[in-house]
Amino acid sequence: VRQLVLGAALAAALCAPALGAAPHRTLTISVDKMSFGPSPPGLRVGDRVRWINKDIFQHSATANDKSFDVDLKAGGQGEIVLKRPGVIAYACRYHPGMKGQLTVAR
Ligand SMILES: [Cu+2]
Repeated sequence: VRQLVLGAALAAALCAPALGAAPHRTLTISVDKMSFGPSPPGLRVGDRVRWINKDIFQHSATANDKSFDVDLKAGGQGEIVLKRPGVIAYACRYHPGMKGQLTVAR
């Protein structure tokens, strides 16, 4: 247990952001019953967004501007790192009626 704790502390230290910078986080969006959950509040450039597909169908999270395209297998997940601020609309490649958006602050 002690080694695990030390390992976690080391990992945290290695991942620590530069002094003064806000730490980057991973925020999740559920994909359930053929729809994307809302944009998690407070997204910032550098954060990770992870989609968790709870459906028994394959989906994708595909940006309208093609800046990302993530396959989400049934019961699987996928993630991106946010590269730019703004409102980024996305949809599922397999079910074009499935639409979502990310609101990303600088
Ligand atoms: Cu889909």
